Amino acid sequence: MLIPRALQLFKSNKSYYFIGSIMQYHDIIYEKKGPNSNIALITLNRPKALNSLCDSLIVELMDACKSIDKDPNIGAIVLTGSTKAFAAGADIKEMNQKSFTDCTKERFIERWDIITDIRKPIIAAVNGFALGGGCELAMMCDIIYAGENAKFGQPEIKLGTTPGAGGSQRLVRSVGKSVAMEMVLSGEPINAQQAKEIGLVSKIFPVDKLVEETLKLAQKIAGFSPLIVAMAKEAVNAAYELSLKEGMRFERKGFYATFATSDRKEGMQAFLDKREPRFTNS
Ligand code: DAK
Repeated sequence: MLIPRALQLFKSNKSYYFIGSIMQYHDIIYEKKGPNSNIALITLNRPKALNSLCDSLIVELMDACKSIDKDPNIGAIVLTGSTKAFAAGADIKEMNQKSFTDCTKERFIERWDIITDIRKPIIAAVNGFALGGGCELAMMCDIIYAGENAKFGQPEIKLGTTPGAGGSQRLVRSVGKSVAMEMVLSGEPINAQQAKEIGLVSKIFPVDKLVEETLKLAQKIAGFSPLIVAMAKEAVNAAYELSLKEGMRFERKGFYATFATSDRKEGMQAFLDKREPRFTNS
């Protein structure tokens, strides 16, 4: 079922294989986790390059995300890296070769945004460096959990460039102008504790417990109605795009719409019957 486009792209010089429920791409690992195999765990897998985000990794990541979004059995996604690096940014060796014309013609790494179209909840588990595109990738996720050693930063200024995938936009909306501006103009990273204080991450865990704790959250979310979870995610994300008045209208219409679902009836009836709900995604 999971036949990645990257498999076709890189078939000639790279190998891919399934082991049980693990789909081995080349630059990422995609595993199904949880008692019902209903959690997708994606691990960025270029540890020697600190998971820097080369084009082939992004192709594989987007391919995995798109197939997971279509998989009715998956209720939530966890995206992580190694204990040293979530991702140290876009691959500088790859970028260094490019001209303005190349970037424009190839629409360089534009496909990153696919991750923001995924309807299932996606949680970043960030240990170590989340720099440049790595910080931006984490911010494209719905929730960020961090390990105690996490470092978030937008160091592009040190390379003579600017953020290109949300570091000047999502970061401002997430943490406000002053902190975002300081991070973008100084290029200096913040640590996990600072990231928590400013609301960039919601929880911090010991490095070796981070993925386990993030999977627990994913499992909890996956236990609710996928239909309603997707509607709730859409409503929260609408706050980024709409005025308060439009957003309130959007939220209210979504709330009314839940009354057209079986899962809303089941959820409320189960509460009144003092039993666990049995959601049917309908
Ligand atoms: N790219 C390529 N290789 C990288 C890398 C990166 N971003 N970061 C680290 N590496 C490689 C190093 O070159 C080294 O490789 P070897 O020399 O061993 O072959 C290996 O990873 C280990 O790195 P270090 O030896 O440097 O390890 P340290 O522990 O000493 O330092 C560090 C860790 C994270 C502080 C350091 O590696 C570092 O400063 N890395 C660069 C971080 C950075 O500047 N990141 C921002 C890149 S710019 C866009 C989307 C996204 C973007 C732009 C546009 N569009 C959608 C349009 C994103 C841009 C960026 O992210």
